[in-house]
Amino acid sequence: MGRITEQRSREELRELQSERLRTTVEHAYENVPFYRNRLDGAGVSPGDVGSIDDLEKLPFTTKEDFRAEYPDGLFAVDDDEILRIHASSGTTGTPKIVGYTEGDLGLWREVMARSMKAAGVGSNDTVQNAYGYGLFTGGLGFHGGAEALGATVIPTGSGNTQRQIKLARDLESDALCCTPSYALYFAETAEGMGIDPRDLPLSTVLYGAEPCTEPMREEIETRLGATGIENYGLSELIGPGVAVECREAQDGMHIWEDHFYPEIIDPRTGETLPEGEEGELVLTSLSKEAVPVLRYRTGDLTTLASEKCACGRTMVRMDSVTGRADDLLIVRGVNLYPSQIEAVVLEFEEVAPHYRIDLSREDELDRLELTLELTEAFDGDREQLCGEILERLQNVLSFRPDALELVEYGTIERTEVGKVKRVYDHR
Ligand code: DLL
Repeated sequence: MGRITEQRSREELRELQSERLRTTVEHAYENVPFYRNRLDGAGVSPGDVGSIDDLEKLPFTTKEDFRAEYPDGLFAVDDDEILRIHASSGTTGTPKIVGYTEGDLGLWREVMARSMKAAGVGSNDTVQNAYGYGLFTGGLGFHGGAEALGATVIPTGSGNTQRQIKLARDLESDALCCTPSYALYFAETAEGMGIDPRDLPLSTVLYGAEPCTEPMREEIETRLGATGIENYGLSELIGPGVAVECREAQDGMHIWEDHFYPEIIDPRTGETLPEGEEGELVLTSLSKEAVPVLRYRTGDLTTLASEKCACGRTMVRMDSVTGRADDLLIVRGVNLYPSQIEAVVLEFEEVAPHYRIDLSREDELDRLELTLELTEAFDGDREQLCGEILERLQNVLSFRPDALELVEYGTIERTEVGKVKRVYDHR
């Protein structure tokens, strides 16, 4: 069944999407006053939405809408149908609350099991789940998927890393689920315990929830001697399980578009962009009951590609997220994303994958300070390396930080629990 679902022809898929969109729009309009007002305001009635081609008629939904409707203004079912609550991990302001019906939990397990299978995890595998359990969707999302797949789950949750390493060794975990920054922290901690992480039985790391550039993935794969598979998702849509890379190609994340319909828009104008252009990802849920979402602006920047993948799956692929529209650093008129800086500096093998960016303002001028960590083995000329990195940043990004500091390995604070923070804006 899995293969058939994932290899549907594009036409067949579109028909299914259209049918599900009609149901979703009706459901949202009938049961959520917020959507009814929005659609009425835009002069659109559910009857005007016949197929996916009509999606553009619908207004966007934003993070601000979720916050304004806090806690459950976007819920479309009665309280007694809600089996579970989760919330976004947003660091600022009001959390975005989401609910799940029994059907939603089933859907979530299905897309997560599908994701883990695409990552190469099988029913005989042992999955160590180091995503945080709780309101964050990472822990319970991967947990449900691994169980639905028939794998063995070790629900370690985040933190307590030395114990995690012992468990991975003694219980012979095949897969580790965690953020990319935690995967590196895991490797580092093992090394500190005198255990070579490559000797652990792990063969897959299912990373996600944070941006991760290609050099960072390579670092995870080499340090842990495992294949890194990227996962993408967000609480507002369901949690993890929206998109995943396939192990066969590792070339973009397949969006499970029979349940989540993607569009790419220009974040400034809201206009739909042609396929292949980078813009903001907008997602519409096609099968959700408790919190249907219409044209949700994720804030995440990416590109879509719909040509058939080497793995045989027909579902569209999204690139790794370059950044969030609100992560954009505007420094003295230059626009850049932290991930662009990361991709350039991690090309230097003398640099460890830990860095921080500090923004401040001096005499009305923006100032960007970049702190990079050296690898443990580094014993070269720091000044020369500094010069080389600055020159490379200038050449690739036309940007030179105001200060570049190279610090000893282990100096930059590690994140053991939750999402990593690398940018500190003091302005
Ligand atoms: O982070 C869900 C998740 C858990 C995804 C575990 C993958 C693995 P939220 O806490 O609601 O949900 O945060 C969602 O995290 O809008 C992105 O900005 C970011 N994000 C998630 N996956 C990736 C990724 C979970 N692979 C927000 N690359 C999203 C970059 C990601 N950013």
